[in-house]
Formats: sequence, C-alpha cells, structure tokens
Amino acid sequence: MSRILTVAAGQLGPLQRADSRTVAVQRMIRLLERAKARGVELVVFPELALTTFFPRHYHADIAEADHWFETAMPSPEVAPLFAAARRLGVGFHLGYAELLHERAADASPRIRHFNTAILVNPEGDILLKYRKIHLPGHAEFDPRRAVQHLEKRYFEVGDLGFPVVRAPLGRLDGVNFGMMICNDRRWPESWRVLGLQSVEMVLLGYNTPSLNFSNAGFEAPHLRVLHSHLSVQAGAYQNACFAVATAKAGVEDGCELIGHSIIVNPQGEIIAQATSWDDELITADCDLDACTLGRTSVFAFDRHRRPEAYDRITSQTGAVAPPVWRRT
Ligand code: ING
Repeated sequence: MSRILTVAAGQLGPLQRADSRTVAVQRMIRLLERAKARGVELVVFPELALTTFFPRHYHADIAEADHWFETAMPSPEVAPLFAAARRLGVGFHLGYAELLHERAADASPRIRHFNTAILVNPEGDILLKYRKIHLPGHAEFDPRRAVQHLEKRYFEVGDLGFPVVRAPLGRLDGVNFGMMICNDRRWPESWRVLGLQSVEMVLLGYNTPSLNFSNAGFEAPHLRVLHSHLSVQAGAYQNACFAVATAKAGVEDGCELIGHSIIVNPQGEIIAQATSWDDELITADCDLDACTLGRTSVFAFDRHRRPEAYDRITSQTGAVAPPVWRRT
C-alpha cells in the first residue's frame, strides 16, 4: 500500500519593500487555489514569505526593524491565508519573521526575534514550528558589501533544535515532517539531525541572492543554483527523505534572488523544478514508502554509522590545523 502525499512548492516572485503583507497573502492564496485544482495536499511557501528580504536593509536602531516581524500567528493580515487553507482543505508551510514578548529569568520583559517557519494543517493547527539556526551574513553594517545580509543583526539563533513530528496530512494518517530554513540546507548536520529522527519529508524555504556580495572572492553566478540544488539533493539522498525547497525569487528593490525551487526524492533526484523567477507552483506525488529503501540499506544508520568516530562534529566549532608530517 503506497503512502502518497501530493505536495507543491509555492514559489513567490519578488516582494518589494513597499509591498504590504496583504499583497503577499493574496498571491499565496492564488497559489493555494491553483494547488487545490491540482489535487495538492500541502504547499510549501518560502522563507520570510510575507515581506521583502529585509535583512538586506540596515537599521541603526534594530527596533526600527520590528515592523517586519509578526507578533501573532495568524496576524490579522495573515488570517485570510489560514481561512483559504481551511476553505480549500490544503495544508501549508509558511516562513515569517517572529517577534515574541516574554519574561527573562529575572522576570524582566524581553523581546525575542526569530526567522521562523510553521507547518499548518487545513484546520489551522500548527503541527510543527522551527526557528532558523544557521544565520548567515553579519551583525554590523559592512561597508565593503554592495548589499548587506544582516540576519545576525535581526534574528537570534533558533532555540527549538531541528524537530521532527509525525502528523496526519491529506489522505495520510501520519507523515514524519521536519523543517529547516535557507542557509541551514548548506550544513549536513541539519539534515542528519532530522534523519536521526526518521524524517520522511523536509520542508524548507529560502531567499538566496543570485550574486555573492560578501567581497570574499569571486564566485561565478551559476554556482548559486548549483550549490542550492547540491545541498538539497545531497541532504535528501544521505538521509533517505523527500525535500521541498521553495524560493522567494526575482528582483526585490534592485536585488536579485534565485528561483529554481525544487522537489527532491530520497534518491536525490530532482522530480520537479520551477523555471520562472516569479509566483509559480510546482507539484509532485511523493510516495513516502520510497524512503524505506535508503533507510534500510545504504543509510541504515543503526547498522552503519560510527558515532565514536564523530566527536569533532559536536566538540569543535571551527576547524583546527592538522599535525605537520615529518620524516621519522
Ligand atoms: N540566504 C543565503 C543562503 O544560505 C547565502 C545566504 C547564500 C549564504 C550563498 C552562503 C552562500 O541561501 C539565506 N537567507 O540564508
């Protein structure tokens, strides 16, 4: 008996700095409606899908950036998306900037800021929440950069780990879902922590500039897409899972983001790919039982992994210099 989930990457084209959340929500509702017409049960929207990729903009006073964040989910502007999902009977993944007020240990009030993603079923239940752990870029204005990438300024490191949950969706009574966000996909550790929890489908959104603005050295533009696909294909293959990777694409306030959203199977094959850099729905029927082959043979973790040889992975952060060979 196959366990087929019909999924879609709901790629978004650019959102300009002046675009309201309502613009993004209405475009996502159009994609949900298109998804329903194609029998899709789950749509994966991008990272930070409600606004332009604001970490490219420098705010001297970081409180000035708070307007890019959601203080409730669903917020009034996002509620129509939840309502549409309920009306259409389609689940969705949404990336957004999360601001929450809480009490510190000494009971003083503090505000938290995360780059967050949620998985929502048609009934509006939040089945899974993840806060981005690998924050690229820098925290202070960098005059060498043509475009800033200030995720380390505006977001804290996620505090939810890489969780996996088994939840019903569509026709299936249980799917092992996991999530990561954008830069996380470049780190094999992200994938393996999910793989060690028997993840079957990884959901991720991304906002990836099409050019390297870090001035750290020349990187040919075609490598941006290669590295994005390489990361997702390798992660899916090496953990015997499906992956849906959805871009926010196109030129936002003059800054270009790559599209090339993909859906990848547990063999690491791209089974669907976006060809525009605009709003686009790509779909695939994913038979989750296809995870079993890899998981019980090449990547039977319990039979083949050797954790006693992996200490450096958790005991070190940066690399160390190796011992120098000398003739003895
Ligand atoms: N964006 C980019 C990403 O990881 C990046 C940043 C691009 C880092 C290319 C390194 C190389 O896809 C986000 N939002 O993480």
